[in-house]
Amino acid sequence: LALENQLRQAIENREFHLHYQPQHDLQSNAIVGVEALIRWNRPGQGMIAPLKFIPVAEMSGLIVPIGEWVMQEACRQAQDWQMRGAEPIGVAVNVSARQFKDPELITKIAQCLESTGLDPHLLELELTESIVMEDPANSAARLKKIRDLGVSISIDDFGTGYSSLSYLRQFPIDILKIDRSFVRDVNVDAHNAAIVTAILAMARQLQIGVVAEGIETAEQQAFLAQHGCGIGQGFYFSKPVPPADCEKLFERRP
Ligand code: G
Ligand code: G
Ligand code: MN
Ligand code: NA
Repeated sequence: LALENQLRQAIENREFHLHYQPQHDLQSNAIVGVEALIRWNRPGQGMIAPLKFIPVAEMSGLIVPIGEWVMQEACRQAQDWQMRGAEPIGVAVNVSARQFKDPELITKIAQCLESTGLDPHLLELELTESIVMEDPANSAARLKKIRDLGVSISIDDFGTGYSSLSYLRQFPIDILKIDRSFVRDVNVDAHNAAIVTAILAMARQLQIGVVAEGIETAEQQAFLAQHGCGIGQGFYFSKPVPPADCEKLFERRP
């Protein structure tokens, strides 16, 4: 409860900010997008990890206003980068279970795009398999409305859920984000290599894009590029960084 009250204050006091982790085209190495990741710097206490406060925000429902702020700020930032001359950069935002169930979600996304002026095609919402599979009938309708706005949908931590793959046909999914547990040993573990190449082959057939998460080494990068993975993200390229540092990474683009 203490943390919950601190979270309420943090919203009012604007203690949250966003870091951005670049996503690279694995063929050209160009940055084509970023993932927005929330950070909470609590005065006097330093950084509090998302893994600690996101679950509390989720249980208390505070994730709804926090998530709204995240989406608004990420869209504002992406539009600002573009206005100041960067190549168009997509921005991916994590959406929690509670947010996805919010009946106002579609309206809020539309308002966010309207108020920031961001091209809807530059916004991507990351959902996990468990979130979309909780209520498949409602998810299908909701995802279609999001897609109708021009916004992309990605499946985060792909391959770690318990769901069947049939949802890939039922739902309008644009991107699978291969979980970093499969990427970690992709060069040394034949099983992980088989899983990753199978995901890539399936996605290609279904015409779904793929982002490999958690790339930490040149060997992983090379394996994924050779096997036709479109986009990669991970410490090998950059950890999540504040917006000013992210801009410097854009300038180094080829
Ligand atoms: O960088 P990292 O420690 O930030 O993130 C830890 C976890 O917190 C990840 O699972 C990530 O998806 C989650 N997370 C980070 N930012 C957000 C956010 O804005 N909203 C939600 N719902 N989850 C987030
Ligand atoms: O669950 P989600 O994929 O949204 O969470 C992103 C999380 O992964 C963040 O905590 C981010 O800091 C972390 N992350 C990003 N790149 C790497 C990486 O290369 N290795 C590891 N171990 N974690 C990473
Ligand atoms: Mn994510
Ligand atoms: Na993930």
